[in-house]
Amino acid sequence: MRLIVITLLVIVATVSGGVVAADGAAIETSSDMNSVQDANAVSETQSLQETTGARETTTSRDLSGSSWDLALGNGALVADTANQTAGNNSSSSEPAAERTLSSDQVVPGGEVTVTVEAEAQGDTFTVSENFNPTVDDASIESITVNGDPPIPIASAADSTGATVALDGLNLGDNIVIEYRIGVSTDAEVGTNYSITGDVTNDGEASLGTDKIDVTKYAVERNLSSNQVAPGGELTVTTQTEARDSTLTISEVVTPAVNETEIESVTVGEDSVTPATETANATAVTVTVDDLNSSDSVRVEYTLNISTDADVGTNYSITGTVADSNIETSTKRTEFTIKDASPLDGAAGEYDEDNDGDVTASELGSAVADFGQGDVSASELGEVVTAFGQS
Ligand SMILES: [Ca+2]
Repeated sequence: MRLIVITLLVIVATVSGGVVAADGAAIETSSDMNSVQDANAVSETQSLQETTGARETTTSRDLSGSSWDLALGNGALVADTANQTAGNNSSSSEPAAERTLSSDQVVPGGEVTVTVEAEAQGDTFTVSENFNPTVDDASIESITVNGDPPIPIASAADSTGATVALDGLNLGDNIVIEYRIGVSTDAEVGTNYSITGDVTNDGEASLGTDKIDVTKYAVERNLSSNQVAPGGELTVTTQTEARDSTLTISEVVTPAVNETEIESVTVGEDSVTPATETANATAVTVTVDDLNSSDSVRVEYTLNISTDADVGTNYSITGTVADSNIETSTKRTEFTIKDASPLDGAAGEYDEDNDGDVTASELGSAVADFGQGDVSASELGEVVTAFGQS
């Protein structure tokens, strides 16, 4: 079993095809090492991120506590099995690599985390990304192969781009590279940054282009779950920072739900009475006045799903944030109607995809909520028992 405990940040190391371990070695701290995710955990986090939109990549690091040791164990087994079954058959229609962004919007002075994930198709993998126009700064945040940090041949990022080269890979290895882009506080609202990249992964391929818009408002929307049973309820939290004395947060849900209800409107830590508010089956709109710039404004509302909702239906939430001068569109967030979990009690509650099994990541949510005091030890026990039986 390969267990690499030291990551070397290798600055140029290719000499006539060979690999030279360069100097400039840096030993990462143990907390950095804990942030390593297994293949399953990363892809689960990412698919969640794709569907819930506002959830940022950094969430995956917050989940690296004790509960994720379980996931790491499972991941190692899965990865080993994949390697064994992959054999020597190199024919594959797998995409060369996939790039995902924590957000396609950024405020001046903000940052975006970019994740490139691939299955190794040969013994080397390279990715080369270019930023246009140049960004303020960029840095490689993490590189993992099957959840372990490899010793890269090259790993570099600056205002112009990011490059990583790996070798010694086995067919099917799960490669995850995460880098951060920082945008200048002087960046003008309306500027578009584009990221264009190429990968070599047993052949060259384009990673395509992704665009990041500089917007006045960065809006974060979180759903209590991205799946809900007919007759169930979802809680949505949408928040941003004020840039003006007034702010209107408008949310639109499609198709219509049974009803929406505004649970709370807060500015900083304080609950406030909005200047205006409406909530109906398709929309929630809240206007707050008397704001100071950078006040954090947060609206929490529930969506009550009809008992007649069809299983499989996809819902989306879009919206805008506006002041007296400018309106920023918010990212689309989706959720799906699923059959209720066959599990009872707390286990059913944490069986997010209602498939009757509690996965390590679903157990991780329960452990996190226990840490927050939202779940009792006996409820956590029910979830652990269901995890053991899954
Ligand atoms: Ca489940």
